[in-house]
Amino acid sequence: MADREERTDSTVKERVDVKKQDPTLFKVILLNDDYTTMEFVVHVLETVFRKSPAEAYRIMMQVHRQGQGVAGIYPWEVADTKADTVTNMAGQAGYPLRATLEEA
Ligand code: TYC
Repeated sequence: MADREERTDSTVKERVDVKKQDPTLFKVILLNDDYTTMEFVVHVLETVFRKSPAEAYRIMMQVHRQGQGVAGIYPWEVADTKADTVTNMAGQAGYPLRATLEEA
């Protein structure tokens, strides 16, 4: 009974195992390229990063004009999965769109 420790006064101390949270956050950075359509990037921002249509368009244009932009900020595990999802969705659609991670 790993979570219970018997004590001499016969009370029982209970511990709930809480998964340790990694507080380090990572930015998912979308990179510009010449081939991915604006429409596809907006679609990715709406579906993978849960942005509103207006916000998705704003971020897409920022990436288009500045070369890169922040799609979202998440704990590492979530950020890494979303970056993978972007690469996979783009590959399926025949686009070279890529996302990278940067410590926030
Ligand atoms: N530059 C692309 C075009 O002109 C659009 C684009 C925007 C591509 C953002 C990638 O992350 C990106 N069709």
